[in-house]
Amino acid sequence: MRTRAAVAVQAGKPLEIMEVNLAGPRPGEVMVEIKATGICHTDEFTLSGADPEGLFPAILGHEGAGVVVEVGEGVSSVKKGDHVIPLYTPECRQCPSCLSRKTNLCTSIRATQGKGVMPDGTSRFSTLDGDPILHYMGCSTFSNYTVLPEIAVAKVREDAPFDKICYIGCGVTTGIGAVINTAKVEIGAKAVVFGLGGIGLNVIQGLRLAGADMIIGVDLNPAKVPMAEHFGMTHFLNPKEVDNVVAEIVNMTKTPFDQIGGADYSFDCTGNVKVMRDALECTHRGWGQSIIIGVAPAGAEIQTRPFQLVTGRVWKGTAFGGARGRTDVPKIVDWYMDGKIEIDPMITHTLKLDEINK
Ligand code: 022
Repeated sequence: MRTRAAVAVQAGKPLEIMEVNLAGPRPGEVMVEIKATGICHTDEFTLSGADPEGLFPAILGHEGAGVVVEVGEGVSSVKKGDHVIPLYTPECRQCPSCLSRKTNLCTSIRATQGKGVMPDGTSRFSTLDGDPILHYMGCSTFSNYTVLPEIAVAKVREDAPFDKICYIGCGVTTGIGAVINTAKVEIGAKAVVFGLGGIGLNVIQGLRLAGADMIIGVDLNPAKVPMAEHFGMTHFLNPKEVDNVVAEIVNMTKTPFDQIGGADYSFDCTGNVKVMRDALECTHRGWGQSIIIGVAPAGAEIQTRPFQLVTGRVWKGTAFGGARGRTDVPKIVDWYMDGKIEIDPMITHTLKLDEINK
């Protein structure tokens, strides 16, 4: 069939909106009509050419929601008409990674996904001239229709609005999941969130959901404060206004009983390696955990003194919030529909496919 898509023709060039061919789903695959998609910084990073693994031409987009329109042979977990969210981190429930119960990073289709093709090694997209166009993160949501492996879609309830729940396909799950799955924050915790963008706000609402007492937001831009407070931030720190961010946080978290100070948990949502160091070092001696969520520039390295770890601080990272997509994403959609989490205020702009370069 033919479908309209925004194609990343070449690094550094705007997306081109065009008709493309889309072949039907092969065994174990599903075709999905994408009803809404977000634009994530990672799409932009890949389009810019700065992503060393970026391939072209490709159809970008990995934060979508839609409806199954056709299933390939042997597909049993979803059927035509089901509402789904595409998963750039699939969940096969059979590979060593899934069966370990220790990671969400399913490895069953990792190699082909990274090469921009379906698990059988071929692409379903092509130009009207017949030249292949690559998939992106196994999702390619910047297209009205796309094909995905069955293990890379989460079936969700049908009363949830596509234009809101598409955000659960990346940002919402990454932020909330980092709190719930990776840090496993407990009631009463003191936490610090570096970077109050889309991911930071979701970390903040995850912390509120988890029952944190103190949620300190750190950002250079004070204009971010009202929104962050709306989502649950209790204290704000502007690094421009203090000499030493680490010392300031250690002080803020002291109590009459505990004069050591330090956050129980910190989250880097900036991708800046200097910030990552502060995020580790502002956590509490003996037990503080710092979770890296932000994606750093290619080749960047982090630094700290081993003393920080020897004295009990823990450095962790998380991809897709440690979420197992087919299991966890439908639950997050329920939380949204039940009013446990908010998404609507975070959606500031809505565009048509033709306006995607804006
Ligand atoms: C998406 N990301 C950030 C914002 N939007 C994101 C999240 C996680 C990763 C990459 C980007 C990520 C972390 C670790 C990996 N990836 C490797 C996973 C593995 O090797 O098992 C990652 C993922 C997908 C792809 C590339 C890297 C891809 O499909 N090309 C999950």
